[in-house]
Amino acid sequence: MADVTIWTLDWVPEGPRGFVRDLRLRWACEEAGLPYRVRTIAFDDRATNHLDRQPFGQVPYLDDGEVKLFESGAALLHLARKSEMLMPRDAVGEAQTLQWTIAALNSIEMVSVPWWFLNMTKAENKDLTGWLTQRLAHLECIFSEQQFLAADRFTVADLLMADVLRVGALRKFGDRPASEAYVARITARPAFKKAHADQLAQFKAADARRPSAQPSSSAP
Ligand SMILES: N[C@@H](CCC(=O)N[C@@H](CS)C(=O)NCC(=O)O)C(=O)O
Repeated sequence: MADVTIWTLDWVPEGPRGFVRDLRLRWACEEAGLPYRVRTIAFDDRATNHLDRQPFGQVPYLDDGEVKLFESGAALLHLARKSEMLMPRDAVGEAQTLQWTIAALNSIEMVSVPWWFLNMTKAENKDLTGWLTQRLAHLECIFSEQQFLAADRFTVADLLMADVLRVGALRKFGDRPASEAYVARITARPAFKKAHADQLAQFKAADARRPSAQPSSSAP
């Protein structure tokens, strides 16, 4: 009996067939020779029928005993822990694998998916506001119920999420008191304050070494 269960939708239109991200997890299990089974939830009610398992109403998500994960990247890294086929066991090989996994998601997919969305909806003149507003609404539900994202304690997940939300101009997308309180709480940590102050001091000191002050702005 397979321990790993991959959850996906019971049906999708023609367009996304072959691209639904459960494929990433099926593929990893196949590569690693890990037994798995696939179970489904209803496409028609997907926005609400599994929010307890995937807080953004999406797929895939995975069960492996007591481990329950959403985000295909997190699920892949979990599967990679089970098989050297997917991730080398030496420190350098493992670090490089982590690095390129995050790069695929956060440097390439971060740009390619919004590009795809804007391209697909060009005729409807859509922008990303609705999408971001919806994501922030899902997060607001989570922060209304919990102080931290994982394990009932501060983790690197809070560090990253708070920093992403801090840069993302939360306020421009409506009133989100729980999310704002979360960001304020996480960034009130002395370690954040020190890191922030040190960065400001470093760049301030560098001002003096530059031939002339050249204010510029660029994406983080
Ligand atoms: N970052 C998520 C993205 C998940 C995602 O975009 N899932 C799509 C299928 S590939 C989905 O559930 N779409 C249905 C919807 O958003 O309503 C992951 O990698 O797991």
